[in-house]
Amino acid sequence: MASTQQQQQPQRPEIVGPESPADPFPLMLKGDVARGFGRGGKELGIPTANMPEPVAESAGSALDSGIYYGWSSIGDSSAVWPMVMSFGWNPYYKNEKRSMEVHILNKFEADFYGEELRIIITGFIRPEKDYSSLDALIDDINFDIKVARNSLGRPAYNALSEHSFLAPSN
Ligand code: ADP
Ligand code: RBF
Ligand code: MG
Repeated sequence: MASTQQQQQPQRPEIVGPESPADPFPLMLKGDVARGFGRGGKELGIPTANMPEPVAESAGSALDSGIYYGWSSIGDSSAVWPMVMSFGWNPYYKNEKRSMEVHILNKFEADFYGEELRIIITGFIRPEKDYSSLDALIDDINFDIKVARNSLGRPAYNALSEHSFLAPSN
């Protein structure tokens, strides 16, 4: 590919936050997976499970808009996965309501709309941005995923993957 067409690597750290989660983290939330705008996150390889609106609204007092990382689990399963989360108005799409969308770092065989989504938010990655192209947004999300994996690998973060909040309720 011609060098003029290559994407610029985002110049930002590959690991973020202090050695242990600091206020307001860890922040624990749960809700039944809601339908989003169906904008093809799935087709882009980045499906996002949307938290119900009231849960997103209630988080607004504790969290600024932006991109976060943490742990997640779904429904009756006790499996725990890393996640990246977008909380905000999605400037690229100019939404009118603040949404909370969780991309779980695992490949699932089927959708899980309506199932309970449990998350532990452990840290902040970056503010939301507007983009000149969808490709630029996807590049940044892929970099967020790398940051999340690195950041969760530290002992104090890794320990939270075993927190009882992530276990199925009954
Ligand atoms: P919507 O606009 O309805 O949120 P998406 O294209 O974002 O549509 O797809 C989200 C749905 O995809 C989730 O609600 C969930 O059922 C399913 N899904 C499958 N794999 C994942 C994953 N790894 N992370 C999040 N959601 C996933
Ligand atoms: N949308 C934006 O408009 N700006 C962003 O900076 C942004 N960052 C995101 C980061 C992550 C990790 C995820 C999962 C989503 C992000 N989104 C962002 C939301 C994205 O626009 C939304 O998931 C789309 O619906 C994907 O098609
Ligand atoms: Mg979604």
